[in-house]
Amino acid sequence: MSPISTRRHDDVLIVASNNPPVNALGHAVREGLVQAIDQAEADEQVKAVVIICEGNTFFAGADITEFGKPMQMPMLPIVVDRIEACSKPVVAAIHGTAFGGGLEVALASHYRVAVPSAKLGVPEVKLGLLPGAGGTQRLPRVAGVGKALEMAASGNPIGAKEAYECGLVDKLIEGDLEQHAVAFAHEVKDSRPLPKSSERDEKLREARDNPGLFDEFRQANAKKFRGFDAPEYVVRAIEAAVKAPYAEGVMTERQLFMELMSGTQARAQQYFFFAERKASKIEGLPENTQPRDIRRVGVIGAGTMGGGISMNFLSAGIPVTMVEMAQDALDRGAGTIRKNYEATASKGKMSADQVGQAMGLLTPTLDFNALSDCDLIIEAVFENMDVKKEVFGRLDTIAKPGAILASNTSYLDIDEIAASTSRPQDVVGLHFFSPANIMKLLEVVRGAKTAPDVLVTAMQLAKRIRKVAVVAGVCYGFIGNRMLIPRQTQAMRLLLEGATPEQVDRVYVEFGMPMGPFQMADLAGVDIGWHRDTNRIENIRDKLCAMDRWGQKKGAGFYDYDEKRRPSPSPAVAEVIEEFRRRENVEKREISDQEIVERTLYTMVNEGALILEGGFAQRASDIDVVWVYGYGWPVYRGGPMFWADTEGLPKIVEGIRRQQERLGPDFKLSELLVGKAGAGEKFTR
Ligand code: T1G
Repeated sequence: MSPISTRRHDDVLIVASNNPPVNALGHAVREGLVQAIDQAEADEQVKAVVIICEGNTFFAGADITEFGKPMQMPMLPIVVDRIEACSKPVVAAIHGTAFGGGLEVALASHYRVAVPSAKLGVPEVKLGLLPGAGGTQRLPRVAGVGKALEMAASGNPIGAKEAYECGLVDKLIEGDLEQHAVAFAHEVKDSRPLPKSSERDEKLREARDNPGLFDEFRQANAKKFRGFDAPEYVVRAIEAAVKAPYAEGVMTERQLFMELMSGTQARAQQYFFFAERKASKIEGLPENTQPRDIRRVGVIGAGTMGGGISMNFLSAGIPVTMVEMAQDALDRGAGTIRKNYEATASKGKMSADQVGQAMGLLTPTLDFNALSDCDLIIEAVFENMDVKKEVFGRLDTIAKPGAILASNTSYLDIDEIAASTSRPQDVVGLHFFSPANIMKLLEVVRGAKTAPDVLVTAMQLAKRIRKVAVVAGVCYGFIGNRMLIPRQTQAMRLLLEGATPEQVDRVYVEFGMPMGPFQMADLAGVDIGWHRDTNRIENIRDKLCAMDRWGQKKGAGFYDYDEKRRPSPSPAVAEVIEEFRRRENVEKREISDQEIVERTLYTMVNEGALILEGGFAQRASDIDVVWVYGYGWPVYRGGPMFWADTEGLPKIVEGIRRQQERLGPDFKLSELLVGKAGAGEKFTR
C-alpha cells in the first residue's frame, strides 16, 4: 500500500502522504508523488494539486535510513523536477517541519501555504550534507541569497511567519490547513504563467550587485563553521546559483552533494543523528512503565549549578522551590537567574513578559521544609559525600511519598547516597553540565535500586527541559568525567616529560575540540577539587593553586591572561614544570603530536571500552552523545567510539601498547577493545 494517496475535491487533486513518524521521503513516497503528478496531468478535470501530509509533520526530508544503501529510482531531484514541471498549479500545504527534501518538494511546488506554527528549514549540513534536490538553487531564488545562506549553512529552521515575510511562504493559514489550501488552489488554478522557482531571478540580483557577499558570509561565520566541510560546500553551491544558469547550478549542487556524501564527516554526523535518538531508549525496562507526574521541582543550592538547573525548569514552565542556607547566597542566586534571563531578553530571544513569567515561577526560600510539596528534588550542594548524605538524610524526613530525590553529583557514588535514605528506589543521579541552563547534556545515573518509573520520568523530563539525556551506571565520574580522568592524568604527565600546555592544547584544537585540557582547566578553575592546603604541594596543579593561579578567574593558570582573557604561554608555569622535572627526576624529551594523541585520546577510548565492559553505559553510541554534547567533541568525528572505529581499533591498541610503559601502573587495557580489534569488529557499526 503506497504511503501516497489521492482524492479529488471538486477540480483539485489532493495528494496526501501518510508515512509515519515524519513523512520521510523514502522510495515509496517518491514513487507515489511522481505517480500522483502524472495522474493530475492525465485527468482533464483536475485544475490544480494540493500536496499535504498526515500526522505530525510535512515531509521532514529524505529518508536518512536509506543513505549509504543503493538508491532506488526515482531519486528526489527527479521527483521535485516532475512537480515543478506540472502544467497545473501545485500548492504545498505545510504543517510541522518542512525540512530538507521536504522543503525542496515545497520549493518545487508553485505555491506554499503554511500554518503559523510550521517550521521550514534545510538542516542537511547537520548531517554533513547540503540540500541535494535543487534546494541550493531554488531557495535563494525564492527567499533571497542572504536568507538562503543563513538557513542552509547553519541548518537552523525559520518559523512560518518569517518564511512568509521573506516570500518563502505565499500565505499563512489560520484554521483547517487542507480546507484553506484547497481554497487557495482554487484561487490560483487559472493563473499563468506558473511561478516556477527555478526560473525566478529577481532575488539573485542583490548578490550579483555585491559579489563580496559570499566572502563576507564566510568571514562572519569562520569560527562557527571551523572544522566542518559542509557549510563551505553550501556557500559554493549558492554561489553557483548566482553565477550560473539553473541547469548548471543544479549540476554543481549534485557534484558537491556527492563529494560530501562520500566523506567521513557525513557518515559521522548521520551516525550521530541516530545515536542521539537511540540514547533516549532504556534497555531492560518493563513495557509501558509510566512516568511519575512532575508539577513542582525543588533545587537545593542556589550557586552556579543550582541556579542554572532551576532555570531549565522555569524556562519549561515548571515551578521551582530553590533552597539556600543563607539569605545573601539566596539573593545572589535568584539575582543571577534574573540577570541571565534579562541578558537573553536583551538579545531579543525572550520577551520581558516571558522573563516575568519565568521569574514568577521561582520560590527562593531558606526553609528546607518548603520542599515537602515537590515531586522532584535536585540536590546541587558542595561535592562532598558527607554533605550529600546529610542532605539526603534530611530530605528523607520531609519529602512526600513518591517524590524523586536526585543528586547533581559529578563523580560520587549514587548508591551510597541512596543508602542514606529509606527510599533508595526513589533516588537517581541527574548530572547537569556547567553552565546548566545552556549545556544540552544530562547524565541520568541509574542506581542499583533506582525504580524503572524514576528512570522513565527522568528521561521524559529531560525532553521537556530540552536536554539530551544519557543513562550512566554508578562508577566514579559516570561516563564523561570518568573518561576525562585518564586524559587529564596523561596530559599532566606529558608536561613533565617535555610537552608544553600550548602544544597539548594545539593538538586538541587542531583535532576539532573547542579547547585543550589546560585551557579547559583554566576555564573551569584549576582549583576545582583542590585540597586548599597550600603547604601540601604534590604536583604541578597544587603548586599553581598555591601560587593563586586558579585559572581565568584569577588572570593566571596554566596560561597568563590579559584583560580580555586572551591566553599566552607563561614563563612562570614553565618554571614550575621545570622544578617538578628536577623534583621527580624526569628527563625532558621531544614529544610528538602523535604521542599526545595516543596517550590522551586513545586512552580515553580505552576508558570508554572499560565503561562498556562494566555495563556503565548501555551502548557505545551513548558515550559519543556524552562527549559531543558534554565536552565539545566535534560532531563531524562522531564521538570517541565512532572515531576509534574510523581510526581502526587495531591501530588504537597498537598505539596504546607503544605507550603502555608511560601510562602508569594503574593503567588497564580493555579486553573488549583488544578483543574487537583482534576480531576486526567495531564499537559503533
Ligand atoms: N529519515 C528517517 N528517519 C527519520 C528522519 C528522516 N529524515 N527524521 C526523523 N526520523 C526518525 C527518527 O530517527 C525517530 O525514529 C523518529 O523519526 C522521530 O524522530 C536531498 C539529503 C523532524 C524535527 O535532517 O530533525 O533531505 O527513534 O525523535 O523530536 O536535500 O526528527 O523513533 O526510531 O527526532 O519530533 C533532512 C531530521 C534529511 C530532519 C522531528 N532532514 N529529523 O523531531 O522526533 S537530508 C532532516 C529531525 C535531505 C535532501 C537531503 C527531527 C524532526 P525513532 P525524532 P522529533
